[in-house]
Amino acid sequence: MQFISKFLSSKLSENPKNAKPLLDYLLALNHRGEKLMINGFLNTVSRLQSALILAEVFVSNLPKNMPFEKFEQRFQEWGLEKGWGDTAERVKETVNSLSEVLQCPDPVNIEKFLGRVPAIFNIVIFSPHGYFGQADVLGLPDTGGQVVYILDQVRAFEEEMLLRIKQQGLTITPRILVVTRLIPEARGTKCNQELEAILNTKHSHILRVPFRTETGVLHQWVSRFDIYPYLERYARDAAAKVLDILEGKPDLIIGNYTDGNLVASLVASKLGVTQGTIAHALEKTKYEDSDVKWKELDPKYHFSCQFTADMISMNTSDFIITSTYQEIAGSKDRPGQYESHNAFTMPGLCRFASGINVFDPKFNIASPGADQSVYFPHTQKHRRLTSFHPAIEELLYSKQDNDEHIGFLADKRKPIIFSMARLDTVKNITGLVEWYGKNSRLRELVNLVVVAGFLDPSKSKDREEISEIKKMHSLIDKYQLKGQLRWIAAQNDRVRNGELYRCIADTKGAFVQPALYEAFGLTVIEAMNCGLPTFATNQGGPAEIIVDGVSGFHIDPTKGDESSNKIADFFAKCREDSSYWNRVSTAGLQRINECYTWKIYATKVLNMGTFYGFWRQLNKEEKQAKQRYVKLFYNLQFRKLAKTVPAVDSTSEAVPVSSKPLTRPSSQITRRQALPLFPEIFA
Ligand code: UDP
Ligand code: LCN
Repeated sequence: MQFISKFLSSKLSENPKNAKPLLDYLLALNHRGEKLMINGFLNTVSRLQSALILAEVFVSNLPKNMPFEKFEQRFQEWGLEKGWGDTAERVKETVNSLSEVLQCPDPVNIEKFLGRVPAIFNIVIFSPHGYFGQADVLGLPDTGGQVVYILDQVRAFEEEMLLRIKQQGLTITPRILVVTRLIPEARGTKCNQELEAILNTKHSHILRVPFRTETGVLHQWVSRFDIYPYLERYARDAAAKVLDILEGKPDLIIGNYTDGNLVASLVASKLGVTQGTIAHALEKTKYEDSDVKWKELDPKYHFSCQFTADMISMNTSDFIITSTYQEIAGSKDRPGQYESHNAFTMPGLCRFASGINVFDPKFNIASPGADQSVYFPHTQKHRRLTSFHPAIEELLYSKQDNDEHIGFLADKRKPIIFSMARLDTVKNITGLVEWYGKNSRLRELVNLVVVAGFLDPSKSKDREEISEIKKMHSLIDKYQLKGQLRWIAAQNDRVRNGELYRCIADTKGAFVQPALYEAFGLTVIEAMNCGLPTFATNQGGPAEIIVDGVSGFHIDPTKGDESSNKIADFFAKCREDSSYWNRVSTAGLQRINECYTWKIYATKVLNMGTFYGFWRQLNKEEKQAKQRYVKLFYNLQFRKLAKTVPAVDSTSEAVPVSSKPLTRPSSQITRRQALPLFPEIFA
């Protein structure tokens, strides 16, 4: 965004006529046909400038807190509409920043002005895979941080949108729809419900749209790796639903992960809406040589589809939101996730010579936060959720194995090292268990508690999870870990999990995130928010979240002995110097409050929506040319690849569409007659 502000500022300085696209952008602003900021009377830059001068002088003489409605009529006489501010003071600031932009442009005023343009009222967020829900879903396959991120993001967006709408003197109701997949076989979750209001929001909903095949609605969960054949039809069905519910187009479409981003590309391109992309975790860097070995890996992961889809959405998207800098451009030792898409080859399939330019101004960092009403420091005694303590005590210390936990902690006085993640290979929970098993010094100093997956392989349908479950059992036997290790099945009550982190902090323990690669790592910031000293992988986002040796520690997942010794050294030092633990805990919290909060995130991303909404108008021709190429690529390459992914066995599971009506939509949502489906998307 800084690049764009500087670029615009230099263009406007070169020639005032270059302000015409900005004028056109402002002229087109409206909400459901009602003009905002300026109307057609101000159809030249000089007319606009004159109106701004008159308006600025006029509002300067008004009491600062006079409401806009009191002088709205006067503004309209000059061609100025609602949207400048709610009070005379705010109106003056906005008028002044546009005046400055037109008279003596500078990047600061451009940023300030664009940040105030009322352009985003309806947002659609696509996240099809996994079990997207608000309860009982975390830890299920393909269901982790992305769900947490999106739900927190929606709350932060809504709060910020309501604030901005009010401050701009408008009375518009913002709407946010998270569009995911409806899974009839919902395993006790609400994933079979079409519409669900999002908790702690007023105007945001989850909309679930099923996958359909020739034979009907697909019933069962589909792995995120096998999802490609369903996406085009899904995009069409979802777009029709969205238009129906919002009674028009959204102002911004944000995609998540490969599948959500591809669907977002299809829908945004069809509707002509600004598109934002969030990767969460590009798979390419998670598996060594995943591009060169695509043929070998395709039967399991379908990377040929995935990398092709990623290339499409990265290139169609107007802006890309990343959680860290290293996600874009990597570090000294490791290429960034996006950087690894710049040039690569899938032998026998295709070679990308300029896949994505990581210096493209579409890249921006907006790091997520953790919900601070759930993840707060263990020292805030008055906020502690003591009602959970008996259940947590049972979870951690009861002696008997049951369906929820295996292993026990014989010595309750020891600090606990704790980890929690989906039981994917990349999360390396089994790696941590092995490091612990092998390191007798660490075993003497601390107990180990891990929360991950199912305990019984027959309960899982996920290939990787099944093999990790079996490995966990064999490690527990091999290293005789019972008495020092507790393995707890996935825990999906995040409020209780917040208290669990704090209870671990009460033992003066630590959080360990040992992933072979972690794109960002929400558990890392959750633990740090609770004041838990954190050891996290140096492969990926955590390396940037934590300043090694200050706000936590980096560990190298490929060097188990070194990592387990680093953890042991910390606890040995804590035994000698009791203030050391507190120092690391406090520094972790400080780091969070400076860099990782949802408020900072929402401000940045909503600004991106406006900035890039304007930027795409400015670069219309370049964008259209690229779009044409990408469409070609989609039609000739992606569609062909998607056909190679075997459909899940739908013969017994698919239900003919007409025979199984979906659950009724919530009455809070106003609806109108369904629009006709698009005949074709991207074709
Ligand atoms: N989580 C949970 N219970 C579990 C496993 C994970 O509540 O059994 C939550 C965890 O607290 C975090 C998210 O799921 O909010 C995982 O996010 P992260 O970014 O660490 O990893 P991801 O699963 O997205 O790869
Ligand atoms: C997916 C991941 O794998 C994590 O690294 C991220 O923290 C999460 O999404 C949220 O972006």
